[in-house]
Amino acid sequence: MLSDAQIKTFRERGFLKVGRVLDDDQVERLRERLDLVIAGQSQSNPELLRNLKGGDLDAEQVVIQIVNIWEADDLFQALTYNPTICEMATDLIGTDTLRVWHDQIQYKPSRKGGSTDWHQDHPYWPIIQPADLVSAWVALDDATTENGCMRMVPRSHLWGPHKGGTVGTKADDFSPDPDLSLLPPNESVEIVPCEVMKGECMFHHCLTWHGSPPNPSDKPRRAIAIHYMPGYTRYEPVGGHVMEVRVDVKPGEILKGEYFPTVWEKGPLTPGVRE
Ligand SMILES: O=C(O)CCC(=O)C(=O)O
Repeated sequence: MLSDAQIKTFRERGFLKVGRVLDDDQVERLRERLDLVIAGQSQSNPELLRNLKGGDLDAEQVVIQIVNIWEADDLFQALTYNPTICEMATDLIGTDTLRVWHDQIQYKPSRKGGSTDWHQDHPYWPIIQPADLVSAWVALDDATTENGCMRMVPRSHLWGPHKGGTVGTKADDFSPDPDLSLLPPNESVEIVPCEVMKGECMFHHCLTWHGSPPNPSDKPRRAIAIHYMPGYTRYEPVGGHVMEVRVDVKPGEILKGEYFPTVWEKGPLTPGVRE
């Protein structure tokens, strides 16, 4: 459970580091399962496995993106139900019902790990409303300024959708390149590097500006983000999304079902038969 001060900080700044949620053994087991999923040897398949930078997984610049690894592996499925993480997410949103919108591995391999350009999440999710989601980002390696930890812009979640979610990225120093005329008066863009050690978790709001630079170091940077939606989130299609093939409710209805599991309802739930 989070303190009132932590919740206040999150609501003011749009992100919050909360410390350790997994021990070393749990991290190690998840890393082994991640390797199996990438090798195509998991129990079943994720929704998507690709190089976010384009090309195959042997390309010069690689960010291995896996969407819904929970569908492929039971340990990752259990992680989405982790009661510590889920309770904190409900505290931050202010809801008693939590569902998984989807999860997402971003793995930046050593030396050739590419950047994740500055963006906001919710504009890239044009089939769900309202923009009240939070993401739990759990490090599977120490994520530092050397190997491509995330950068956040405080208060940016309060500035509304920015140009379709693409904030712009300056190539020379990996800083955001927004249209400053769209910012509220007296606001400024401050960049906060967020180092998160393995097994630790950081939350961010779905409108917070964030990005992560390349990984030129000799250490990998593996992490998973679980994108949690409050129980009142509706399916409102005004664009496309990779998860849309899994939606079986009508426009305007609450988004739930087999592929959008309820992981918390006034208390912890456990993985079971899909809804
Ligand atoms: O893992 C990263 O560096 C980026 C993750 C991200 O964009 C997200 O969790 O929304």
